[in-house]
Amino acid sequence: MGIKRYNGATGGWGSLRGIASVFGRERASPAVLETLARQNKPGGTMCTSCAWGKPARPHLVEFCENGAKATIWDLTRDRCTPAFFAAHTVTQLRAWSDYDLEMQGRLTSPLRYDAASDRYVACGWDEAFADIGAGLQALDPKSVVFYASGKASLETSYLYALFARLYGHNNLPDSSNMCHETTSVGLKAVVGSPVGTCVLEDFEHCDAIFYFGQNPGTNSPRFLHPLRDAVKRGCKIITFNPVRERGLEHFVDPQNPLEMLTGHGTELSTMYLQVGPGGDIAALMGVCKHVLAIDSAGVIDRAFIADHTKGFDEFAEHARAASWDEIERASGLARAELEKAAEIYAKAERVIGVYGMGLTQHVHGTQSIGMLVNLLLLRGNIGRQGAGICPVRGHSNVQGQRSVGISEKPELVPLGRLAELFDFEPPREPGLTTVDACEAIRAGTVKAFVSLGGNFVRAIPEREAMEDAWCDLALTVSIATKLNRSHLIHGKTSYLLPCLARPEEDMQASGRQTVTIEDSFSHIHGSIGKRSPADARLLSELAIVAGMAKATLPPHPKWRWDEWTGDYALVRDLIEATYPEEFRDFNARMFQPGGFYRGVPAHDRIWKTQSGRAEFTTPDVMSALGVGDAPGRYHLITMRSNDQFNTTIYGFADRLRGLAGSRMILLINPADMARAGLREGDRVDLVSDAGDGVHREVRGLTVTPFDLPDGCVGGYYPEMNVLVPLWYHDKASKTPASKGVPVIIKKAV
Ligand SMILES: Nc1nc2c(c(=O)[nH]1)N[C@H]1C(S)=C(S)[C@@H](COP(=O)(O)OP(=O)(O)OC[C@H]3O[C@@H](n4cnc5c(=O)[nH]c(N)nc54)[C@H](O)[C@@H]3O)O[C@H]1N2
Ligand SMILES: Nc1nc2c(c(=O)[nH]1)N[C@H]1C(S)=C(S)[C@@H](COP(=O)(O)OP(=O)(O)OC[C@H]3O[C@@H](n4cnc5c(=O)[nH]c(N)nc54)[C@H](O)[C@@H]3O)O[C@H]1N2
Ligand SMILES: [Mo]
Repeated sequence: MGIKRYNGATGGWGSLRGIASVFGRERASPAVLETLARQNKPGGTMCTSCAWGKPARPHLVEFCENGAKATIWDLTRDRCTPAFFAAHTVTQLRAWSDYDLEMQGRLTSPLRYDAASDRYVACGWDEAFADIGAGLQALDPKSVVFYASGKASLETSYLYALFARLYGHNNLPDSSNMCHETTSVGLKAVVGSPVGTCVLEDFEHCDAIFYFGQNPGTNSPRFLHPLRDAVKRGCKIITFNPVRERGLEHFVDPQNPLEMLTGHGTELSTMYLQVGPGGDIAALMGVCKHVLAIDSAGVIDRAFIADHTKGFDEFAEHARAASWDEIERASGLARAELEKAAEIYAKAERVIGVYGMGLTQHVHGTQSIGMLVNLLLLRGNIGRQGAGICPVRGHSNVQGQRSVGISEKPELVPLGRLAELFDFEPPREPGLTTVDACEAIRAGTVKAFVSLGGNFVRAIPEREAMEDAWCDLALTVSIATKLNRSHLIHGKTSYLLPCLARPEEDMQASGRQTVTIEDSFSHIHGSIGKRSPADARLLSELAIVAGMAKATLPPHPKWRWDEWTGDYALVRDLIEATYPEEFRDFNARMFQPGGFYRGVPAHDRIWKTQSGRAEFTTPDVMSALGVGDAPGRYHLITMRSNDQFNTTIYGFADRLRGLAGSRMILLINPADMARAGLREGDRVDLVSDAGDGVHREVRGLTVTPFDLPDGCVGGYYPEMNVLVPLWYHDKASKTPASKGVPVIIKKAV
C-alpha cells in the first residue's frame, strides 16, 4: 500500500471514474440508468445513500458519485442464493471480509440457520414467520430488542415501532444511537427541537458557514453544489477539521463542461483550521471569547438574547474568563486564527453552523453542540432566513424513523394517541439505546434481537467482546438486502429475511406502492421503485414487518396487518392520525417538489425547551475527549473512505485522500512518526489505552504519513471498532465516541 498525493478536486472526472468502476464490477443492469435519471427528483426514487435534501428544482443529474454507487450496489445482477449457503458453513464465512460477503450479491430466499449442518438453509415465508412469532411469544417482550438502521421507509418504520409496542417494549434503538443521537439529545435540550433548524434554501442566503467535522465530498456530495454556489455569492466557509478533506477545499462541478475541461473549480474554505480531535469546545470558546471582546460595535444581538434566550450572562462570564493558553492547548489552534474566524463571524449578517460525526462522536459531544449553538445565539443566528444549526444526517431516512416512533425514549412518542388508535396499553418504561442493548446482551438479560436492516454487530464498539455474547441469544432475525457479518454472528434460532431494495417495484394488492422518507431538512418525499425485484421470492420490508407482527400478536380488529400491507396509503393515514400537525394531508402532499416540510418549532423561534427559551450552556470541560493526553498516547479518529457506505465496502480506494489499495492503514503525521521512530510502510499494531485494563488490539496496520495534528492518528471504520470501549460514549446521549479513541502504537514483531 503506497500513499499517492492527490491534488485534484472533489467532483470532476475522478467522481465519474469512481461510479464507472463500481458499475463495471457489479455487472449492474443498464436499466440502472433509468433509476439514476429519476433519482432524488419529484416522483422518482429517493437515493438510499445519504439524507441530504432534495431540491424542488433538481439539476438534470441529481445524484452524486456515492449515490450512484449505492443504487448500482442495490441493482447488481449477482445473487447470493441458497446454493451459496449450501457450499459454505457459517463458521467458514465468518473468516470472510465485509467486502467479500456483500460482493455475493442480493439475498434471494428466506433462510433459517441449521445448527446440525452449520449452514443457512432456505425456508418458506410462512414457516419463518410462524417460527419467529412462536419464538417471540415465548419470551418476555422486555428481553427483546428491535433495532433499525436508518433506511427503511416511514411506513415500514411506523409499523415496526407499533409492532414493538403492541408486543410490549420500547427497545427501539436505531443507527442514530451511534450517530446523531448527540444531536437529538443536545439540540433538544438547548433549542427544544431534536433536529436541524435550517431548510435547504437557507444556503442561498447565508454570509458565512461555520463547518465542523463533516465530510461532504464523501458523505453528502450533493451538498457541494450549494456550498459552491454560496462561495460564489461571497459566502465565507470556516472549516474546523483535523483532516484536510479535499471535499472542503476544492470542487470541480461534474455538471459544468467548462470546469470539467479545464479542471478549474471553486476553492471552498476561506479558512481551514486543523483543530485537534475533540478540540471544538475550546475552538468555539476562543471564537465566542473574541466575539464578546469586540462587541462594542453592537456585535452581540442583545434584543434577541433578551427576548429569546437564557443563560447568556453566565456563559459570557465563563468565556471572558477562559484563558487563551488553555484554549490554544485544548484546540490545537492559534489565538490569531480563532480571532480571525471570530471577526468573520461578527461581520456576517447570517451564519449557519454545520456539523457531523466530528462533533457527535465524542465523550463530550453534547457540549460541543451546545458551544456551536452558543456561538449562533450570540448574534441571533437561529430561526431566521440564511441562518441556523444544520446537523448533516447519515442514513437516508434516519431522521424520519425517529419522527414516526422508532425511539427508545417513550416521552418522545405520542403513546396516548397510539393507545386510542390501536386500543391497547403501550409500555411506558424507557427502552434500550444501542449501548444499553450491548450491555444487556453481555449481561444475558436480552434474549432476542431483530434487525430492520443494518450490520449492528459490525457497527458497534468493542465488537470482538460483543460477538461472544451475541451467540448466546435465543433468537436473531435480520431483514436485509445483502449478506454481512452480523448475519453470521447469530442466535440459537436465526432467520435471514431478504427484502426489496428501494429502487425496486413494490407491488401489493392495491397496485404499485410508494414509500416516503424524511431528509436532513425535515422534508418528506415520496419514492417509487420501478426496477423488477432481484428475485420473485423477495418481500417488501413492510410486508416482512407485518408478517412477523401478525404471527406474534393475537388477532385484533384494529390491527389490520394484511390491509396495511395491501395499501401503504392506509399506513400514511395512520401516521397522519398519530402526528396530525406534522403529517397533515400526507397522502396528498408526498410528491410536492422539494418535499413537504413537517415543521421544526426552533425554525420559527418556538423553543420547546424546559425554560421555553433557547439556552446558552456553559461547558464544564475544555476538550470533548473522554481521556486526556499521556506519554505515548494518541487519539484515534475512525474514518469513512470515499469507497464505503458504513460497513458496506465498495472498494479499496479513498480517492479524495489520495489513498488506495488497503484499508488496514494507520495515518499519522511525519513529526509524530519521527518521534515514535516509525517509517512509512512499517507494520504496527494499535492497542487500547483507555485505562480500564481491558486488552483491545488491531494488528497489522501499515504506517502511512498523512497531514494530521500532533497526537492524532486515523484509521478506518469498521476495522478499528474493536478499539472503541463500550463505555466510551457521549455522556448525555450514549453515542459511542468513535472520533477520539485513546490508543498506543506498538511496532509489530
Ligand atoms: N459515501 C458515504 N456516504 C455516507 C456514509 C458513508 O459511510 N459513505 N455514511 C452515512 C452516515 S450513516 C453518516 S452518519 C454520515 C457521516 O458523515 P460525516 O458526519 O461526514 O462523518 P465521518 O466521515 O465519520 O466524519 C466526519 C469528519 O469529522 C472529522 N473529525 C474527526 N474528529 C473530529 C473532531 O474532533 N472535530 C472536528 N471538527 N472534526 C473531526 C473527520 O476528519 C471527518 O472529516 O454520512 C452518511 N453518508
Ligand atoms: N468506529 C466507528 N463506528 C461507527 C461509526 C464511525 O464513524 N466509527 N459510525 C456509526 C454510524 S454514523 C452509523 S449510522 C452506524 C451504521 O450502522 P448500520 O446502519 O447498522 O450499518 P450499515 O453498514 O449501514 O448496514 C449495512 C447493511 O444494511 C443492509 N441493507 C442495505 N440496504 C438495505 C435496505 O434497503 N433494507 C434492509 N433491510 N437492509 C439493507 C445490508 O445487508 C448491509 O450489509 O455505524 C456506526 N459505527
Ligand atoms: Mo450514521
